[in-house]
Amino acid sequence: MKKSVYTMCGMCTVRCPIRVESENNKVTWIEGNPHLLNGALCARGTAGIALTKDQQRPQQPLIRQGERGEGKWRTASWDEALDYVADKLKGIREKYGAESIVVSSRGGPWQDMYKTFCHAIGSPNYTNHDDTCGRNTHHASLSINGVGRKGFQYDIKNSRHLVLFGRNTFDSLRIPENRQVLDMLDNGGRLTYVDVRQTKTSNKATRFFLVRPGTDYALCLGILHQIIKEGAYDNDFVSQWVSGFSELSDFVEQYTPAWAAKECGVEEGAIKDFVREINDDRPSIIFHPGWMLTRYRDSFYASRAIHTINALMGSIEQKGGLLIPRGPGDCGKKGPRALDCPKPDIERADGVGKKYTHFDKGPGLAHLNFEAMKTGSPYPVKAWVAMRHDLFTQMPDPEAQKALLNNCELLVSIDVHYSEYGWFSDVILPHATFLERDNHIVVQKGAKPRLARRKKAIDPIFDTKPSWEIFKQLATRMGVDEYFPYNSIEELWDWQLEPTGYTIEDFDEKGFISLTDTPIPPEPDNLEGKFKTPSGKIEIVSEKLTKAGLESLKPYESPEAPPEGKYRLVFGRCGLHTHSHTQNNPLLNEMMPYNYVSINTAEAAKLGIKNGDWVNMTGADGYTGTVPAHVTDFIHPEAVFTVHGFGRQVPKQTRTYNKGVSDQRLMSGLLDKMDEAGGGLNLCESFVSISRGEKPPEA
Ligand SMILES: Nc1nc2c(c(=O)[nH]1)N[C@H]1C(S)=C(S)[C@@H](COP(=O)(O)OP(=O)(O)OC[C@H]3O[C@@H](n4cnc5c(=O)[nH]c(N)nc54)[C@H](O)[C@@H]3O)O[C@H]1N2
Ligand SMILES: Nc1nc2c(c(=O)[nH]1)N[C@H]1C(S)=C(S)[C@@H](COP(=O)(O)OP(=O)(O)OC[C@H]3O[C@@H](n4cnc5c(=O)[nH]c(N)nc54)[C@H](O)[C@@H]3O)O[C@H]1N2
Ligand code: SF4
Ligand SMILES: [Mo]
Repeated sequence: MKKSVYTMCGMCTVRCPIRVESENNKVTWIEGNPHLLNGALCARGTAGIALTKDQQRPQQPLIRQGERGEGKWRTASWDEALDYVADKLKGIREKYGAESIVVSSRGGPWQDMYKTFCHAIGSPNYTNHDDTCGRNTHHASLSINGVGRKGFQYDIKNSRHLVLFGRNTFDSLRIPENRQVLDMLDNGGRLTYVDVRQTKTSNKATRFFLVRPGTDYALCLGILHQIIKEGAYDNDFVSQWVSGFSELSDFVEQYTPAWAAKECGVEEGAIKDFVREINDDRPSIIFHPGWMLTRYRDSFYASRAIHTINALMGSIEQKGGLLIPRGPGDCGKKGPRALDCPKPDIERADGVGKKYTHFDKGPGLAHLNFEAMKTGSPYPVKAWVAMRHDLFTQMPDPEAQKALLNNCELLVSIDVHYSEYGWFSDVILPHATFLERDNHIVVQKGAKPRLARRKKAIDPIFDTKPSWEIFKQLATRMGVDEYFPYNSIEELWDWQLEPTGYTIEDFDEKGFISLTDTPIPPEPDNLEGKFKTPSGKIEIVSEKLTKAGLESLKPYESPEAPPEGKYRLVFGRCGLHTHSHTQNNPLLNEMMPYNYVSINTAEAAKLGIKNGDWVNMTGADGYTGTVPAHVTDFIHPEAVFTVHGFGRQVPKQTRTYNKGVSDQRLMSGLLDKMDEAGGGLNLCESFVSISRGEKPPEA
């Protein structure tokens, strides 16, 4: 029988709206939801078809038989596997206290379910991936604007100028955002792009600044100096909404464009021209804080500088600027219910909130749980349940992680694939793929807020289950069933929708429910109470930081130069893969089976390396991966670049096993190196050596 459903893509965490056709329980077609995306979809989205058929994913629950990581498993029924996990968790709770259990997930709109489970079983230790993603940007925004990184959305389509720092949007895709950038360019908007190398985004940019790695803070300080010198800012907005402007003026006095030019390699004249341009374009201008600046040791301050520039541009709640996301309340509507359980009043294992008072308590910082495993302080961590989270590819140095995780008595992976961590864990609970499962209803904020639902296109092909059922069943076994008030997805949907007045059938027509017919316009005159800082203003000088012993305006320190014969490792995404979980997808693997290393032409010549040669990349602990060289003039000579997610170590994934280089393995020693002010891990602070290599036999 032929079917067509509206649902949400799950090949990455952007969750684009899609329309899926199926016949006889096989997916036959996937396209972007025509009501929102005009059919647009990325290559990974289309490859969802291959995911459902992939035989190299776990097909039923698995319990470890041999040593951790040895790859010896026995299959188990769901009842047996869930009993096993619940019994172990109860034993650990009895022996060490519930707080010794960590539950983690890849964040996102369904995390209320996993967080509720964690809190209900008595642990405050719910965590996520963000210490390697947006935490520094988040904390920077929180310290200056009083709201975190999700406190703003970007009206890119209507912008006159979009400025991106390492936000390589045309590789690191978000389809709705990409469409906006293209529309903006079509409308004559300008795109300024800052990176250490040429990318697809730099190729589309109207202005490209190729900087020395780790010097964006210097560039921002030079820009701030020039903005203030030229009076190229919104004086009215600053007087009304910004505090600490005079301290800022004094501070940036020393950081002239000429100084910045020497530090980051962008010409002084170009910085001055750029400031003239942005003065013309404001307030329809966006300095996107992105993510990349969250991966150096001073990223928190670079990110604060970007937020400061946005404030000076007066672009908040302006057309083509930064918009405060609107939700159901702004449309005079009630939102759906979410699962919830109060957080147990126990100190977090990662120290966030007690030892580290300047960090957002929310999901804490995942890597600091390893500290607790190592020292037993504030108490030992003994179990880790990872839902859609691959610790070994998310955090650096998997070998260091394994040594510490061996202190745990239970490691669980709830995943659609064998993750690197899952392969090392004790139990794998196979999650149904996004095309084979329903999820609970979510709110999508924006100028036109909506409710959205994921609906399964086909029934699970293997013995896998949706998360609403896995967590319900675990909760029942742990005696905390009352926090999961449903027995079927229909009951959960009804319970969620009850206050809204909508019914589940209302999603059938388009896959979502718009809460307003017309976009809610920006309200630049309604900013009272929007900045949740103590003063209600954008605070360039923050008392909270001062209390934590941190400066608000931190003097610039130049990044370390690479040791002789080494290069700074920078990494990123490509349009064909999502982190480390699509490399074995039959379609995507065919299109890109290997990663590569980009190296500057002059450096390659010194090493006797030509474009296309196979080369070895070696990290501090001797780990080596062999990949083809991409020799180019357009990467800074101090840096080498590779695509994240390769060099996988799960033998069952035969298409990708051992192919390419693993950037997280090259980052040995970085598991405890964080930006002290922002909490993010310093993923860009490792150095590698490059040498000529041999083409591997399997390549
Ligand atoms: N196809 C695809 N799209 C994705 C994802 C995916 O896995 N695949 N993941 C999603 C996720 S979770 C995220 S967080 C986003 C990430 O989105 P981005 O932050 O845009 O992503 P990255 O690919 O990590 O890009 C990092 C870029 O920063 C550059 N860079 C390195 N050092 C510096 C520096 O010192 N200064 C500057 N200015 N640039 C530097 C790198 O060369 C690289 O081009 O992408 C999202 N989109
Ligand atoms: N060295 C290095 N480290 C990095 C990065 C880097 O570029 N280089 N990028 C950083 C960034 S920006 C991020 S966001 C993090 C991401 O780190 P993670 O959050 O760990 O990333 P993902 O690979 O997106 O997904 C984790 C797991 O989810 C599984 N998964 C996929 N779909 C589903 C599903 O439908 N259900 C379930 N249950 N599981 C599913 C995948 O198989 C994978 O094992 O990594 C960070 N760490
Ligand atoms: S960006 Fe691509 S993979 Fe991610 S949700 Fe959208 S279509 Fe799917
Ligand atoms: Mo991310």
